[in-house]
Order: sequence, then C-alpha cells, then structure tokens
Amino acid sequence: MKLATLTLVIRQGRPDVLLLGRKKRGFGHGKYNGFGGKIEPGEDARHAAAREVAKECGLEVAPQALVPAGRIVFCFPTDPNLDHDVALFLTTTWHGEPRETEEMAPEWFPANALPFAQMWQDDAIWLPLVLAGRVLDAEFTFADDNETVASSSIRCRP
Ligand code: 6U4
Repeated sequence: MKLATLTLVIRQGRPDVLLLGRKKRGFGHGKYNGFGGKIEPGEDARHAAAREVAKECGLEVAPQALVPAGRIVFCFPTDPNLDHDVALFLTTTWHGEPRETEEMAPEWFPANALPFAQMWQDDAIWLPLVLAGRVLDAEFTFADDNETVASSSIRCRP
C-alpha cells in the first residue's frame, strides 16, 4: 500500500474555486485531480503534501496551512501495487500563481462545474462532501478495469 497525499487548493470568494491539475504522466495520466503523491520514508504527511503541491503546480503552501480533510484508501484488486492510502488536505492559503509543470497542467473550476467525466470515478462521490466541509474516512475498491468503482464506504467524521 502506497502512502500518499492529495491536496485540494480552494480559492474562496471567487466563482472558480477549485484548482485541479490534469496529470501529464504517471498514475492517473490524463485525469484531473488534486495535487499529491507518495510520502517519502521519514517524511510527515503535511510536509509531503506541501512538497507535492509545489512540485506539481508551483504554489508554495506552508505545511501548517494544510487543513486535514480525512483519509481515503483506494484498492485495486487486480494489482495491489496500485493501492493508495491517501492523507487528504485542503488549503485556502498559499503564495504564488499556479503554473504548468512537467507533471500537471493546473486549471481553476467552479464548484458546480467540476470535470468529473475526466476525473477518477470516486471523485464525484467524495469531493462534494469535502468541499462542503466534511472530514472523511473512505474506501473505494475498483473493478477489474481499474477505472470503475466496484464498492465504496464513506464515513463523515463528527
Ligand atoms: P510521485 O512521484 O509520488 O509524484 P505520482 O505519479 O504522482 O508519483 P503517486 O502514486 O505518488 O503517483 O500519486 C498518485 C496520486 O493520485 C496521489 O495524490 C493519490 C491520488 N490518487 C490515487 N488514486 C486516486 C483515486 N482513485 N482518486 C483520486 N486520487 C487518487 O482522486
């Protein structure tokens, strides 16, 4: 199981609130997603999340500005090497402007027009809850195509 981070960059008070990146290579290639990647050995999740945001879209986020939004486990029974245990964060504070990197092409989206058809299928289920301020413990298991959600469980923390 890979330990990873996923961070949602949220711009309050503007119509286009959520920054997503189109992944240019690697796992999830072609899909829009938040920013994140593997946690390095000895690294804590917040620092990993801040490092990945900077690497993938050029924004500088202080680790303490990352707000925990829960944990999601993604399971791929056809290839358990793809399993991810993801620490989810959101941030409304950063320095700099988003820029395209070797990994991601960032783009702002309105909350009511997110590009779910070009995202992981699970995102349509959990992302609106996180945008509504919920903190989640969730698990998604994928079918043999590694694209379709076969089963899911979601608990919102009180
Ligand atoms: P590094 O080198 O760590 O940046 P990368 O190619 O980004 O590698 P990985 O595996 O480290 O890949 O990170 C994959 C990213 O995709 C993490 O942010 C977790 C996220 N992710 C994995 N499965 C997902 C899913 N089903 N839905 C989703 N995000 C997912 O929204």
